[in-house]
Amino acid sequence: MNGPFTPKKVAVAIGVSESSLKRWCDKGLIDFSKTAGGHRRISLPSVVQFLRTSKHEVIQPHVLGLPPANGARTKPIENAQADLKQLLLSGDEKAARAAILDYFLAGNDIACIGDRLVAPVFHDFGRLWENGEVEIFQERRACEITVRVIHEMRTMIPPPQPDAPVAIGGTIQSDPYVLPTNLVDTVLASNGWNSTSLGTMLPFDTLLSAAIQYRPRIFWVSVSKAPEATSFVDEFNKFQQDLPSETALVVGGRALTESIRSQIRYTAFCDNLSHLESYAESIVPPKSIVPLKSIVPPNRELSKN
Ligand code: B12
Repeated sequence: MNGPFTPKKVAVAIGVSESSLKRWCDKGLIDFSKTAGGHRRISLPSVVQFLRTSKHEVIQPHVLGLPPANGARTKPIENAQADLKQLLLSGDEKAARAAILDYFLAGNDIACIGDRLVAPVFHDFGRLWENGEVEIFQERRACEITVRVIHEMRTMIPPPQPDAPVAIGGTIQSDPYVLPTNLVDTVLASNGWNSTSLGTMLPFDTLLSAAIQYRPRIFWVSVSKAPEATSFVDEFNKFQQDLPSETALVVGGRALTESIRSQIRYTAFCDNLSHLESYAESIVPPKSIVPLKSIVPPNRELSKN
């Protein structure tokens, strides 16, 4: 991971004076640590959180290892779908990364990026695949690229507070789909949760072992591939019954049809990541996330410095 950076480096990247940058640190607008010698050091997640909340643009992004802004951030996120689709189809990882990260750095929620940019683009790949208009390798490569970008955003999220609520989850044995569970994980992490995606294709007994070991407040299960086994409903309901009593079982995914949902027991079903965000906030208010949103002053005050 890039960083930690000196205030000077961050100042150069943002295009402000080093003294302004240090003042923002001392006012608590940018989180920092100190070296043994007493010098301020700023981690990449702290810089990114500042950029996302203050809406400052990076003038020299390469200094921080970030991609250049592509100007898309001022337009509705839906406008980026067509471009991202082409970039992913042609395997242009650099530009696809820049397109997604630009919206992230501009302060868009991960839920919004997932629901309104990534998911629609992949739904379209599904349609193209059905019509034979896309090679399988293009779809798989698009998945590889996107999961790498999601992981990169994940590394830019500040670590959870020690008392952050725990969330874990993944996909069931029949389900190889990596994007939804990684998005769920990143959404919860960005909301201050101590979140971990366990991965894909996990048997119920190992999901249960994880729940018993970590006693999470939320356990999510993403189901994108319709379960074939007739024993699915029984296995799922046994899993739900054996979960720790404090654990909310949150489910989602396009394969959880109404007919399946009517047979299984869970705490909440979410159509999308925005629903998840609202649900998570309702059960544990986001007090444990570093509350930068509330301490960022109006832009006027920032530009005075
Ligand atoms: C990529 C892809 C694959 C890849 C996945 C690679 C990987 N490692 O992830 C691979 C190659 C494995 C694959 C295989 C197959 N696939 Co496929 N695949 C897709 C595709 C194009 C994208 C899936 C995706 O990642 N979407 C992006 C995510 C982010 O969107 P999403 O799943 O809708 O998730 C959103 C919400 O549902 C919600 N959500 C999801 N989960 C959760 C969980 C929680 C807790 C919460 C809160 C929210 C939530 O939030 C997300 C963001 O909004 C879809 C098209 C589509 N419509 O999605 C087809 C699609 C799902 N596949 C399909 C098919 C047919 C197959 C195959 C059977 C093809 C074949 N003949 O081999 C195989 C089955 C493989 C298997 N073993 O199961 C069909 C399914 C049709 C059906 N009726 O079930 C689809 C719809 C394509 C199509 N139009 O025909 N596939």
